[in-house]
Amino acid sequence: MRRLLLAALLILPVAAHAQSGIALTDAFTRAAAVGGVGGAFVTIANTGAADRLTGVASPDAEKAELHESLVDNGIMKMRPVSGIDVPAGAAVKLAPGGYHIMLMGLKHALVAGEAIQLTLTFAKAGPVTTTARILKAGASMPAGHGMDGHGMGGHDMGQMPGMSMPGMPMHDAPAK
Ligand SMILES: [Cu+2]
Repeated sequence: MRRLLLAALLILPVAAHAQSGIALTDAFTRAAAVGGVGGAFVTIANTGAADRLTGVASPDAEKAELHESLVDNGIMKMRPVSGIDVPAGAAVKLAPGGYHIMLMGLKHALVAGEAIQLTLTFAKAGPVTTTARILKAGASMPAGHGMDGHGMGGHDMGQMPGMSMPGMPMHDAPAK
């Protein structure tokens, strides 16, 4: 009986997610050039015990990080965060202007209308994969985004723990 249940969970990843209580919906990113960076967003619903998002990866990017956008002295900035708490019974929305997934070193151009895969890793639920739709680039996105060394040319920000990005322009303002 136990073995049968395990087999069912392996065959049906959706069932496994339901068991952990974590469900990912409405994932999206935006059109971007190969080698560049892009923000990705998703809604995390947790019907189980309190959990914490601790990492993210995409087969379409060299590197992915969890970031937080904030206003400092009236200027929108962002910085890496080690994780994002997902309280029991709560939904946490990664959205433009707040927490987001930063894709760096895109392996191919992100073309509007297509989709990429995102795998979010949770402390308790483990890895949960979802598909993010690629929307067209937001008109309010700064033209220079991705040209300032943020993830360009194999530059690895992961080797600089605690690094902040003063002056980093807001990259993921809502598309209008
Ligand atoms: Cu970011």
